[in-house]
Amino acid sequence: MSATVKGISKSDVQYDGAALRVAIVHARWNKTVIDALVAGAVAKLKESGVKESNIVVQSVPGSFELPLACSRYVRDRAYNSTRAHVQTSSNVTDLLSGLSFGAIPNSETPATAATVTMPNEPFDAVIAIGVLIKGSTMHFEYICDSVSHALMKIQLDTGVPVIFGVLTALTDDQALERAGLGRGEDKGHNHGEDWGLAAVEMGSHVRRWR
Ligand code: DLZ
Repeated sequence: MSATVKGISKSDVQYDGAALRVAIVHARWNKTVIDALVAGAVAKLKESGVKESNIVVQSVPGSFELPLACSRYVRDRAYNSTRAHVQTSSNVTDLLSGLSFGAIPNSETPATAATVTMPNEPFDAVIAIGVLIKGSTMHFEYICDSVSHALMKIQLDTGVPVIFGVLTALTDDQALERAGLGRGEDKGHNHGEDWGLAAVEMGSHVRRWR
């Protein structure tokens, strides 16, 4: 079997997230995959030293709503939001059971967390998480295109890193495998973990560049 050449390599630098504040904005479409990705991102944020109280998780209906919500997080520092309650276990299921999924109540994800007013401090990075799975119409193409461009624009306009955590999958299996939930023997890799690490790395760079 040949060695794989794809994927991110480990950074030579160990970034310390202790001083960073990170928002995760996620869509609720394709929730099984979303939950695993959010849990993967949170696990790596915590492993990198980001304090639980400095991680905010906000849900929006679908991926199309991600750019507007992300732009609020990077532009309006006093935006009211919901704080994540994150457990210390690295087990994905445990992590999910401890998380709150935003201030918008919905039938799938009960709003268990209290809504709190965030301190008037900026976020060092925002992770936008969505799962788009191609259907039989052009919906997929339009949303993928507009969301990716809008998220890039937000980070370039504001200077706040917006981590692109949007899976654009052609099949259910592709999405599951990229969340570590593959149905075959190989479960795949949870890309949410990479996004957590990317947020800490880019948040640290931007602090240094100021
Ligand atoms: C409408 C729609 C469709 C068909 N598919 C997805 C999807 O695979 N992933 C996703 O995150 N959202 C999807 N949406 C919802 C749109 O993103 C958006 O929420 C609605 O069009 C309302 O603006």
